Amino acid sequence: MVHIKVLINCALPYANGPLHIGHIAGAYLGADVFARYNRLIGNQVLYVSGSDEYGTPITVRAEKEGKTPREIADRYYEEHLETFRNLNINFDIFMRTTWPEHSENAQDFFLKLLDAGYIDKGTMIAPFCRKIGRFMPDRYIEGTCPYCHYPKARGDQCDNCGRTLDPQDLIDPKCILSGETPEFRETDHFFLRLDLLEDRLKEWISTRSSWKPNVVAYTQNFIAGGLKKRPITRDIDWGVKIPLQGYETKRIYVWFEALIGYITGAKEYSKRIGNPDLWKEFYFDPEARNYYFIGKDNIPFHAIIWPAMLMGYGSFNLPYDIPANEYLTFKGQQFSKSRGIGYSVDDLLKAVSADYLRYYVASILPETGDSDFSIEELVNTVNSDLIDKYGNLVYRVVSFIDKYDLKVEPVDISKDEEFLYAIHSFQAFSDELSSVHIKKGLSIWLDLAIYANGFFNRSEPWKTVKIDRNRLNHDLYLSLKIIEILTAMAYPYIPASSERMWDLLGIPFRIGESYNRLNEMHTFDVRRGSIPFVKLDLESVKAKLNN
Ligand code: B3M
Ligand code: ZN
Repeated sequence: MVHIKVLINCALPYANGPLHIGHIAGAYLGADVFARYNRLIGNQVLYVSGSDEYGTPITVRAEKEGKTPREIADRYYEEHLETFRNLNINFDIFMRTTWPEHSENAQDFFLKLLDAGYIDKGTMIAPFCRKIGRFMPDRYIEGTCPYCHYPKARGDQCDNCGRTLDPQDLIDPKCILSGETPEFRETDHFFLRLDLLEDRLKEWISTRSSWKPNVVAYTQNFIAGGLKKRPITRDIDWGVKIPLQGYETKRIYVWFEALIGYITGAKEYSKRIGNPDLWKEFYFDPEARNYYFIGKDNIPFHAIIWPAMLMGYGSFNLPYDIPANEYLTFKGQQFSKSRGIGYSVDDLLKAVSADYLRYYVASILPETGDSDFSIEELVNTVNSDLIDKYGNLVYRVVSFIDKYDLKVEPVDISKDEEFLYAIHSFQAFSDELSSVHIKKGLSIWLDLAIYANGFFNRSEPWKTVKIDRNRLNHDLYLSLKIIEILTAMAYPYIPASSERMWDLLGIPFRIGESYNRLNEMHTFDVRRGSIPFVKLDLESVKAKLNN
């Protein structure tokens, strides 16, 4: 197998509130499964995310809480780190856009694009609140969406239909701080000349045939309307400074600089591990694949604006894939902490383990359409799929071996139909995961677990133990090999449990090697020990959630 370089970037969450399971389903879990899978098969992975800490998403929150933007950013940066750690989502680096190194990178991008003519100066009309006496950022203006008529659309984007907006587009705009109708006045800003890159973008998008249809359709739709130049600076003081004189009261727009955060993260990681040029292998080697895991509301920024910035700068790899997910809903509505819909990750982790949560969410990942989260279904899926099909199989095999105090000797099962079936399943699984079909990969795994139970039953070890020890040894070895394959396939989804399973089988997990061993007829040193699963009880899960 040829090994490739895989850069996995994950949307930088705004450091302005707790992460809910909708965020996890939208971007982070799929990315983590994908990263672990790639590492398992020996690909070189760089896995980056970070904390998006500038701009109005943070200042709005700070004003609500009577804190400084920095206090808000510090608090949620720490909280997000902790949440990811608890969920076993292990980025190589989780950068912060408030790092000075990030400002340098963003300013470098800004100047380079300015130099190349892809950024130019101009004026724009912006909302000015007379009561407050200053220009108001887009997010501080709310009104009715001109497209879908959602009454609480923000000046930058409508949360209901996902369209990016200008505050001037809003019907009946109001300043959220003063409640006044803003006045639209002229102000000087810098603009990204998307119009100059329109043809190249169109051509490039037309080559992205392997992307998900929803992402391609969304992007083509966006471009079809014609690309206009977009302002990339704002009248605000919480952001990356504009590296030119005369713009001291303005800052670079948060979206423009946050995208560059992916590069900052990769660079800083490379420095930390003492290989400062490593990031270049991922951004400049044309064979390296760059993935961006995001929720669907971030598609235009990643499929149009970011590629445009990279094209304008020159020589960077463009996104290889942007496997944007749809929404995970709760009783049909979008998760929202502020509106009290659904659960935060931290709430859920008080009631179920990280692996259980990962397993269930992966099984309903909104890859091709929205899907609905429910506690009843979580309990059911974990109990009847993960535990009954896989956990129970391991339990039966291991406890049988233990009961008769057997030592299962390696035998050549490489031509056995059941082994070939399992290897074939692994192949199919790999094909799906390589195409970022996370949910499909899990269902292939579950099918193999069901098949393996069938084989164990058919092999009737409780009979052969009395009459045919050779047959018994052969069948148990075959079951162990299939369990080993199942455990490797499960690893990206439920890493902690898989590692314990490997221990139980007496073949401790090692990245890369565990995968290489699948075809080898090696010894198992099955341990006495309990399998790492305990069934969930709906009532007690609910009780813990409500605590
Ligand atoms: N912070 C939006 C979000 O969290 C934004 C993503 C930035 S990715 C560069 O949905
Ligand atoms: Zn709308």
